[in-house]
Amino acid sequence: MKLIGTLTSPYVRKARLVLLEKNIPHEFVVELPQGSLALQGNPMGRIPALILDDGFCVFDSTVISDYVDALNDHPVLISRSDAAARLRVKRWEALADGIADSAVVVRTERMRTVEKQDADTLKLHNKAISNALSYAAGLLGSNEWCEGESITLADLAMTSALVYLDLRQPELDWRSAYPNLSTWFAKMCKRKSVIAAGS
Ligand SMILES: N[C@@H](CCC(=O)N[C@@H](CS)C(=O)NCC(=O)O)C(=O)O
Repeated sequence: MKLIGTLTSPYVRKARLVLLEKNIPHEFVVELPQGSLALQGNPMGRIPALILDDGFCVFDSTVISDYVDALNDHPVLISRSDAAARLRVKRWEALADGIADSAVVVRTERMRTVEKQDADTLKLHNKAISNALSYAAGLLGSNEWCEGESITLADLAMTSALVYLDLRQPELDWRSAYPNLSTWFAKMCKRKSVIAAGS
């Protein structure tokens, strides 16, 4: 299978981390959104796109993560037997993707000339990011993992969102505000998969 995407997209990183954590053989093809491979299989031309060996294209990152997790049990990243645990993991994923969504909007807005930037849009999405970080820190508490007793998709999705936030908003000092999140993130950043996916 081939994963199509860029090195910086938080959604692509999440899909890559799932593939790497589960040791699924794949080729990572670096391509911008609307590139030819992404467009071949995904009518929106968005990344990530996962192209299976028979040509079937899987999108978006949530569907890719769900599919790849089902390929083996080493480790199980989204619970199969406990509906409540599954719900909690998927909600963490929505929270992480929400941070990424708002960070992408802020980044897009900031790429405009200052006169063309929309202050209300920036305010709305920066507030969403800070609320989501505070919520995540509260949920994590003193736990070792975002959900349960071992790594799950929740940890991988949050890691992807925070790597992206550090890249695009390095001025945001979320580590001082949320030391528990900072400690957990530092541990995640030492994982082989996270190192392999780069920053
Ligand atoms: N909800 C999607 C979001 C994917 C997404 O927006 N990807 C961006 C790159 S960060 C993209 O392809 N943008 C280009 C476009 O929409 O044309 C997912 O989780 O995969």
